[in-house]
Amino acid sequence: RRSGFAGRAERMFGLMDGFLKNDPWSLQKDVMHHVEYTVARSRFSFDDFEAYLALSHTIRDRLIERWHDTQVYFKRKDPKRLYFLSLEFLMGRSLSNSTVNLGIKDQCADALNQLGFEFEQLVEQEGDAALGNGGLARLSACQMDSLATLDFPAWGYGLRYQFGLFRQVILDGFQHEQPDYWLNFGNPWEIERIHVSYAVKFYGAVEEELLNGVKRKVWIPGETVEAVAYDNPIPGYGTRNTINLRLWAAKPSGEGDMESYNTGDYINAVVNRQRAETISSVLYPDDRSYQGKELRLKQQYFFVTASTQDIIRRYKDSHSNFDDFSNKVALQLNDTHPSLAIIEVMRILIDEENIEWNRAWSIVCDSFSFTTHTVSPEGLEKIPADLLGSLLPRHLEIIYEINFLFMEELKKKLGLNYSQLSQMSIVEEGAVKNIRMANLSIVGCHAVNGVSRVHLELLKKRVFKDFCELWPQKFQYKTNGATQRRWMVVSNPNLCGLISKWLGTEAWIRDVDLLIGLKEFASNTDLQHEWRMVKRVNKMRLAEYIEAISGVKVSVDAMFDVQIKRIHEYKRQLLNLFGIIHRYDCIKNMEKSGKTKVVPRVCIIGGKAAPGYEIAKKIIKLCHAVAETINNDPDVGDLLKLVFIPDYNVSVAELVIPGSDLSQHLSTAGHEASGTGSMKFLMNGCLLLATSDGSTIEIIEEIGNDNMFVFGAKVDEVPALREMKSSLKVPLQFARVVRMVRDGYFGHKDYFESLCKTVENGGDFYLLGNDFMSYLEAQAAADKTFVDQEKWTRMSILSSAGSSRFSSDRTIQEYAEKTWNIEPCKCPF
Ligand code: GP0
Repeated sequence: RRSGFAGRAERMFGLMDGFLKNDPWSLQKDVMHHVEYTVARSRFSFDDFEAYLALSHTIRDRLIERWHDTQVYFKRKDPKRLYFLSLEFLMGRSLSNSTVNLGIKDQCADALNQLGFEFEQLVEQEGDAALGNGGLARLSACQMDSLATLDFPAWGYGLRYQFGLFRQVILDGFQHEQPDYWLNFGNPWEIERIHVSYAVKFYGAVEEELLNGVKRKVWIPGETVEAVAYDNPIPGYGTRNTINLRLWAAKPSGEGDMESYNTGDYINAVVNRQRAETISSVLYPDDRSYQGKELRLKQQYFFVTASTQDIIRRYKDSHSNFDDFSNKVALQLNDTHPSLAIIEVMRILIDEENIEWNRAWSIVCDSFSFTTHTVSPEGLEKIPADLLGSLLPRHLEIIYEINFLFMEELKKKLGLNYSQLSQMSIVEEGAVKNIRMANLSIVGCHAVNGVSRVHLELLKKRVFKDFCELWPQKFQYKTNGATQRRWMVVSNPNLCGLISKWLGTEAWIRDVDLLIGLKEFASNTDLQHEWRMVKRVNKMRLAEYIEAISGVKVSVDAMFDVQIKRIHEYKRQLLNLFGIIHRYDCIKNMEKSGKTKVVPRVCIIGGKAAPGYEIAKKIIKLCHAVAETINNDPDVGDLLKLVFIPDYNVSVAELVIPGSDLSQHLSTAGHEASGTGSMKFLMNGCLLLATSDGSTIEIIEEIGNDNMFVFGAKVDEVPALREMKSSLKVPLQFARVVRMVRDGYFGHKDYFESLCKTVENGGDFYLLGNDFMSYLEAQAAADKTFVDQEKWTRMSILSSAGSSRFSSDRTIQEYAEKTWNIEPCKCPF
């Protein structure tokens, strides 16, 4: 066993000797070794999938080596660590990303080539790790990449769902959900830690016990299961640091075996115990809606207690008391989903570590910070008190106690303003008593972050107004970001090669601010030419994919216009569809001569609807119905095509984003907390057509209004518009397209009726009618610009050049300095 590397040269040298080598020959030998001994195939006959597995194990070995060195180093240095708790991580594929971050992609490609395999093809063998729903979950994944790359001593914690986000299958234009069997073919990227496991208790009752003359609360649980750790190494780019994403899986507990087996019904006893595994079996597919389901609460607590037990165990390994806890441990809550951790740490400190309440509470508050991702009060998680009390009786007691003390404090500060007190209370009184997880998180954390500047403003003005007035310093924002490693280097290598060539360095991959250097070449005709060639190649790749999945042939000369994200009314995919119908209607009613002036478009829409979200599912069906009509209309031909990309996920995004010219971000102003898709398009030189909402507002400031197509009502205008809605006149063009749908132009008249209703008769909550003309103008401006290829390309280059602020590296740096108070800890090899 290695122990300490006091930095002595000879010792390091000895260690270096032991490192796995990364030249193509050594990689090849390792791949063949894994073909034969891990995959157990003959080296004379193995297919792409088996080659993918063998290569993955080859990479995995290198990850483990770095992981190990990093963890040993962290342990020795004992820096303050960040623990990032999130119920969702949308990691996507790992192979390509790992080889890029390890800096061995070219060597791997060479090695495989000589064995008769194509690296790019092996990459396609891997399925996505889709342990999350959308923006929030992908943000966690991007932030893990930045934490590793910036050498922060951080760990992620999450749940190892056996079934990730459902697979979307489209039958006759309707969405159907199928289970995501992502683990069925094995997962080379995880390390099972059968010895790292913790007991997780549920139900039962709380009793009082007298211990050495002191009264103590003891929780006698009714059910116990086991949480087992699976570690997923996260390599940084350009550093040896490799951090950990530890995911928990539920297993039956070994405790109390005798009891349950003694009943004599052995078979049933085994089968019943096996049900423990259901806790971590499936990801809830509803983006931002909470139903107070017991299984969901079980998942949350299961994940929270395993993680906090692990964190406290690690802390106690090198500290004899809790004096230093908040100087050594930062706990970050990704939304309210893991907020029971506040209560769990409190419980451990007072019930198990015998720490006095006030001291425990200040340790908790100093350690925890919280990020909220929503703007709508309805999006805030609430848990019925009855449910919480039956599953976690001791935790409910602690919540009541925290709330009691908080209310007392408030009364002192604010007097007896009952309406305000009841607004701020952690406990919502009413027919059903609820626990407000956001209020709990605000009270129990030292920092609350929004995800864009305007998001913080909305928190202050609306969502958490009272809390912001009470604790103004607590409320901050860190504008989201995306990692340029995955969203540029992995997914758009041609563009990256070009950028590095013109910048004369690859350093921007770590130091993203260097991208601004492209600005001075934005009008350079050589760069412009090469830039367009790269785009064209990416569009060809996308066109092939589109043909393969939909049979629709599209021309790469057309503008590729893309909207990919979860389907939500507020994201207004319906506005996009209405715009497409309008465009179609115009083409249909045109003279032959007019048609020559139309800028050909390929409209691409992709995204999943939550399984129970009827309106979102109707939007998907409408997209298919409209596509059916347009794509088969000989009057239209190549002037307009509409394609729905099924089963949108991270790897589909990696293909689509580099191949798009224009991307749409249409949320009604004031509804998108941040938005992160836009950032990925921006980096890749796709122009944005967007409302002034969330982080887009900051993108506009960064690259300028004239480098994108902005439209629609502004955040401040929306409330007043809503008030006047019923008296506003709907534009004729809007009424006409809605009528086409309503009258059955695209079939399914009855089915679409309720969809039409959402925008008719003053019901138009998301203001599609109000923004429609402005939207069409922005679209017309995009058409006009597209014809001017020089101008378009310059805007495209300026988009990439101006994207550095939207790197998750910047976000993480800000969190590290202002919220977590952590410093880099770089493994010295
Ligand atoms: C927000 F509340 N987001 C939620 C949620 O439950 N799920 C989710 O994905 C998103 C926001 O809508 C966002 O504006 C934001 O950028 C992202 O979280 C990360 O902060 C767009 O996806």
